[in-house]
Amino acid sequence: MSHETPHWSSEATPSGKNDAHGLTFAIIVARFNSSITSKLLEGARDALTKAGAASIEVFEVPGAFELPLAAKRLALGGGQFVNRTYSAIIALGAVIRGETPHFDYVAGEAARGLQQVALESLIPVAFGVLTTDTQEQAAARAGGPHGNKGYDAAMTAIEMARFGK
Ligand code: INI
Repeated sequence: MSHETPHWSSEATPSGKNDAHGLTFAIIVARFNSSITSKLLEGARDALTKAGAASIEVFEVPGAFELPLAAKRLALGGGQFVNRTYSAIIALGAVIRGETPHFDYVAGEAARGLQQVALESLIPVAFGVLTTDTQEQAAARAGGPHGNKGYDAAMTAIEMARFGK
């Protein structure tokens, strides 16, 4: 018998931490590398739906670099988002190194900016942004042999939405 614990089993997360009933979520997904990010979105939706999320709203941005600003607008809740509150935000993207030095700027700023939004707004922002050297490595983490980082990010969002509440 295997003693391996599935990553998101009730054994791995204390009871209740993976229950999304009564919680509301915004998912922001980057269109850049959309063959990958669409899979991350499927994974995130799947996790939230199975966990019983009260609502899931999906927003698109051009690339991972734009994720922090979108997250900040959603977290602040003004303008078009007035009267909307989210228990947590899930940011999804795929930054693939390839040949471009752009990678470090885009990946670094996405990570830094998303953490900044979370710390300033106190709304959890899950980092579902793949940062890989190749397309194959990204695909392996977007519903391939290495799981689905979108699913994992959604489960983290649920746990952090409940943290300390
Ligand atoms: N955006 C990504 O989401 N992934 C990438 O791999 C990427 N690369 O490699 O350049 C990328 N660039 C676009 C960036 O996110 C912005 O949309 C663009 O710079 C305009 O602000």
